[in-house]
Amino acid sequence: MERGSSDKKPTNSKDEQLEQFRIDNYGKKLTTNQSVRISNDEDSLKAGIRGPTLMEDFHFREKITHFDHERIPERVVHARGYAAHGVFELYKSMKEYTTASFLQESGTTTPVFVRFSNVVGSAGSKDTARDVRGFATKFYTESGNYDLVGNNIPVFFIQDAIKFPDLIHAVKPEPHNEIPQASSAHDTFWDFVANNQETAHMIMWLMSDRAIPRSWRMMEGFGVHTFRFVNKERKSTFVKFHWKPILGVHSLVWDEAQIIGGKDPDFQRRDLWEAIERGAYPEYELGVQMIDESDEFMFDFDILDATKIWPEEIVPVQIIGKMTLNKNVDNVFAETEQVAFHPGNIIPGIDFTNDPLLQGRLFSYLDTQLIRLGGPNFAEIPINRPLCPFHNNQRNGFSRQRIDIGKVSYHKNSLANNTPSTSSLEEGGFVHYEEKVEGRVIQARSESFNDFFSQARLFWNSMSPPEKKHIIDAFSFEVGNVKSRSVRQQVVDMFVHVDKQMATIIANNTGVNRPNGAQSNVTASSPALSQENTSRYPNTLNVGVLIGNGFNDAEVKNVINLLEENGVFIHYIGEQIGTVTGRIGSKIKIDETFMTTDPVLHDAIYVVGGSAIDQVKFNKNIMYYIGGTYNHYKPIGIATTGEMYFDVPNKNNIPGVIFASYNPNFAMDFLNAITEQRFWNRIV
Ligand code: HDD
Repeated sequence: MERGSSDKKPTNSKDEQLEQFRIDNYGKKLTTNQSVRISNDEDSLKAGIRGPTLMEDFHFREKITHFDHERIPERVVHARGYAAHGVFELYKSMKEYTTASFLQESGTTTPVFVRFSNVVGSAGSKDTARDVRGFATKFYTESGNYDLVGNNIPVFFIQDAIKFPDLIHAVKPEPHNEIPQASSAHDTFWDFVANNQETAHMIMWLMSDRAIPRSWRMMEGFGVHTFRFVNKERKSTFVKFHWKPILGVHSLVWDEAQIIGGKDPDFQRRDLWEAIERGAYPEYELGVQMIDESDEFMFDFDILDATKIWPEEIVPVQIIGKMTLNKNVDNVFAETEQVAFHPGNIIPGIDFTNDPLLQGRLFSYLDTQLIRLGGPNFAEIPINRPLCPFHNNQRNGFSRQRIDIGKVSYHKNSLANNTPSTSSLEEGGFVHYEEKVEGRVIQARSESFNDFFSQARLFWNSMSPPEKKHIIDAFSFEVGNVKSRSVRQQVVDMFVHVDKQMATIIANNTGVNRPNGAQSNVTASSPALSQENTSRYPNTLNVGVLIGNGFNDAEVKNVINLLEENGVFIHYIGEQIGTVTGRIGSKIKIDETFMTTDPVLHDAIYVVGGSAIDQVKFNKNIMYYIGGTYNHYKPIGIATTGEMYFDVPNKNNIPGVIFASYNPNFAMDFLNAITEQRFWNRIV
């Protein structure tokens, strides 16, 4: 029996608000939108059984007309996305720095809605493209909606919003042939990069493993810009926001990401959906970096420049709360597609800075919602409604839902006692921060924005050897796909300023001259930038168990019990959907066959083996799974019954391949290998 969620208890105040809009069609009579019951939904009304359809068939016309208008424009960027509901809980009061209502008392909880996205691809593209991931959070606070519209990379391509259309035109499929989809590996993007060298730092991140996250649950989020906290005394502190995933930061391997794109284009949305459905709720801690206003000019970067980080070793991240995503949406269109984020949605206690990228964004988001959501009333769409009621003199427009009563819709007035009335600062009114500004009206960029390569090199210096190799491979792939030799040469000549050896290898791999320029002389590194130093847990990693009949019941049970106790997700993979039977009769339900899944879709495999109807094919499949898992550096556990599939000398010296025979600690050793996740020192 399939039912909507309206019979479930609301999880928080936003959920309660949404509840009044949820419709459960289960068990109801089919009607038109005018609520007229329908007697036939199979045949249109015709003049004669084989005759033409009649205009007067109002049900047909209404049904088809509605269908014809089902689509709305996809987002011009971040079109492919997926969202979930959750809650943010404050650990630590930030009263000293801000009056933001949700940051006052520790323990305060605030409902949130988070949409993850890919920037470049269309709504129907694949999840695992090499791309920046959007990480947009709407906090439904007591003093209005606050949107933190960030990415999983802490810097951006450009410094001024006026260049955003150029960047996006360059990275989207080329206009003459609409190729390639969801990929930056083409001429126009790299031409833009080489001719707009402020992109250098961001490109290093984009070529790194950060751009192919294993899961949205395992990536960081960043507000990117410098914002302000403003406290009760109207003192402002510069702040940058960070989301830190509890599970650590983990990535796919590029070859794996490409295969997943075909095997399961929905890989990351499925991962999020399933984790939430299984109760393994994704969690992220909120961190803030703060700089006192008086220290604005203390750094060798401009804090208003969105192509720069504040290295965590210089400005530490303070953890102040935790967000838990605990509910999937009921309807992707109504919630995920219609949600309207806007960096301009701020609340008292938070304010903007003069970052020219942020300033331009403040225009773009409201503007884009007008075309995407068909007019100015999108704040009335349930997912966008604030929790507190809103009152003002705005009226009319397409699809107005509310019915504002009374004849007064202007300010100031006497007929309604001058209401709705404004609020003073003390009453919670938003008062813009009174920053002192002076200068000439000028179209130019501050010289303090001119250092494009120091932090790009800082990033490079901070990478472990495998991470550096991945970056070189990514450049070689991306630039190797550029047809123009001149553009390839320009890119190599640009990235020599990051690292000469790196640029030389890329030059060799992409058939251009070795670069002559000099690399930046930065020697510092920032350990916080390397994924090598992240946390590792086995929770929610998924292990494919390759199994046939005749397995060793006790051995398998012991291993699976330990893995499950540690939060590992188990998928049994066999010859056919059904059950397999162990030597002493235990039954195991097969979830997937070798045909329906693939080694790229699992974090590790446990090779149990056994007998099958078509033994030759079964064995061949197991060898394919071992090969795929091995080549992507992932852990492999070999049961005593699986030894024949991995018959090599020096068994104990193969990184991440654990054998059960003569090993009483096999289950624990395998669990540790799963936790480790990748074995980069493997020879593949
Ligand atoms: Fe943007 C969407 C993040 C710069 C213009 N942006 C969008 C989304 C995210 C970001 C996460 C998707 C929100 C959702 O899930 O609905 N954008 C960023 C970040 C940026 C950034 C972190 C730099 C720090 N964006 C940026 C600039 C401009 C835009 C400079 C324009 C001048 N972004 C848009 C947009 C979008 C958008 C066109 C498309 C759909 C939407 O807004 O609602 O207005």
